[in-house]
Amino acid sequence: MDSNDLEKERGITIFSKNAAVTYNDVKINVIDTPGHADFGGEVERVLKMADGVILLVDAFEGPMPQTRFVLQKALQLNLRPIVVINKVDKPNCRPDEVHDAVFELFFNLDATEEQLNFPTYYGSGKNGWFNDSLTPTDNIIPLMEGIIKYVPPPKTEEGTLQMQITSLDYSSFLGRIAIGKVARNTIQENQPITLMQADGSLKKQRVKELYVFEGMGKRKVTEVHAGDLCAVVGIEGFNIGDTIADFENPEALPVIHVDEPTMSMLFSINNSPFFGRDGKFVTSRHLRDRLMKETEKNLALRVKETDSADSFLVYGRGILHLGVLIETMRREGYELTIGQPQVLIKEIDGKKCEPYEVLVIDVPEEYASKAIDLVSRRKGEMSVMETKGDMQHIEFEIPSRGLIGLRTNMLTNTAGEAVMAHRFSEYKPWKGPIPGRNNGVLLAKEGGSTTAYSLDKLQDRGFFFVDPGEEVYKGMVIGENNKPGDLVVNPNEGKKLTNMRASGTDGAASIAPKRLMTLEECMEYIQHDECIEVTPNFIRMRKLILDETERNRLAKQMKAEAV
Ligand SMILES: Nc1nc2c(ncn2[C@@H]2O[C@H](COP(=O)(O)OP(=O)(O)OP(=O)(O)O)[C@@H](O)[C@H]2O)c(=O)[nH]1
Ligand SMILES: [Mg+2]
Repeated sequence: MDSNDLEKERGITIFSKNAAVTYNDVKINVIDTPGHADFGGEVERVLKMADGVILLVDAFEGPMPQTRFVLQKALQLNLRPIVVINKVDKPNCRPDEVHDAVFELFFNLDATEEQLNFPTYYGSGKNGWFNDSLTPTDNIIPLMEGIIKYVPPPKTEEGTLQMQITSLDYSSFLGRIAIGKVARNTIQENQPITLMQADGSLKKQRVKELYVFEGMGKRKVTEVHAGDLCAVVGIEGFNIGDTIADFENPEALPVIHVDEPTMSMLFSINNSPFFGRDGKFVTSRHLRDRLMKETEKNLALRVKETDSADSFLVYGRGILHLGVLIETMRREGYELTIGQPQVLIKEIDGKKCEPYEVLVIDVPEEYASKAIDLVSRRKGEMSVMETKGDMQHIEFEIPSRGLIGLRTNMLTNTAGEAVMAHRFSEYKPWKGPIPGRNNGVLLAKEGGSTTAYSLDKLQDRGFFFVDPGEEVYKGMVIGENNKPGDLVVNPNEGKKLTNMRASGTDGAASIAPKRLMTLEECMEYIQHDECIEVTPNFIRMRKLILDETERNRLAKQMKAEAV
């Protein structure tokens, strides 16, 4: 069901989606949710529409840290999960061990007796079968029967109309569409209703059109009864969490609470020398409107104005959550500058506190000590270490700050073998300074086009984020220095044009290709005096202050002030 470009590209679900099937005269609405903890906000609210959950686990990997997060949300809502262990076609899969691990997870999450007694199905989505045992079949009928058997019919109550808006859809044709589950009574085409908002305000409006989900699409209907999910057209100015209620006697459903953001980043207009070259939307007005629009549907996101009209503080649930927003904006034609991600500090009982996360690393035996060392240097404390086959499974508790930039470091130090996952646990006292990036960067001295000749000469200084022939500007990060400390270099030197061609190509052949950095990698890479220029076609890292003299002067001044 992943249909969005970003989802297809990354192979993960970001937005939840609806589908529906009818099996043996029973209508089953299916909601696909994202699995990653950064999108927990999305999961939390759509779970409100569910009467049951299917927890899908990989028969090889077993439950991941993010599984814990979404499962916890489902258990808290008193839903009774059906466990499906998928991918038993994989060689070396270990469905029985995975089943035990899932049980342990349920237990650790304080599942009730009934929840602990979960039914389990095994199978392979790829090969098109699911069964209540490991015996392969050629269909998913056992699972369909299981859903009918274990998922209770929707709980509905007596009373006037209530429907909470838990998600929304856009159509250029119909405008904003409200999606939710009818909790009480029926909703009808052309029915006058009261929209009840979180701030207590009431708006009298009228339903225009109604749709229910069918297959992968929607079907227009004249009325929807309690228990079914539907899409309502014609409601204006609604927010997620609002209740569509009776016209005369409106009663609101409880407000939806979503976990607080843990991270913030400064979003500003692009103020690099390349401003406006690539994007369609580049002004602070564009940026502001786009961010505000996002908060209407992205519940876990907050946007705050700053002293500057050109900058906004954007709060989110993690690097991926914010990264997806930036990536989406880029595709829509926006240009912007992104600052270093900051974790949100809170004062609790008079103490400075910061977010902590549980970090899980699976790594081959020979790299285990290296991995532990890296995490310890970032103030992580080991809580679990066990052998799983030829892998070491290590769990840590670490301040979220320590995670920023850890992934790249971990991969280089474990020959790319480490598998890392993490999730937010709680706020705890500030753990003191954590060392930042070890190495300095290579900075372009002047603007211009990089040459093979220059890059070749500079190769022993470090590696590059640019290839020969790329346009750079003064103060742009073009590579990583082998050593600590930044180095300003000239990447644009040309040999005399006459012999440029011949030697240019020779040089190019021996220059290591540039290190390609994804947006998220850049977000983890930059330090406090750096930022990222994001445009539809380019991601460039740069110094906040492009001029070297100015930068040094300010750094000195800051040092003096700190003393
Ligand atoms: N071998 C095997 N691979 C499968 C099977 N089912 C899915 N996959 C693969 O697993 C990968 C992940 O599948 P998704 O459906 O995106 O997984 P997901 O659980 O929805 O992931 P999120 O939405 O990000 O939480 C894809 O590459 C699938 O092709 C299966 O039965 N066997
Ligand atoms: Mg998915």
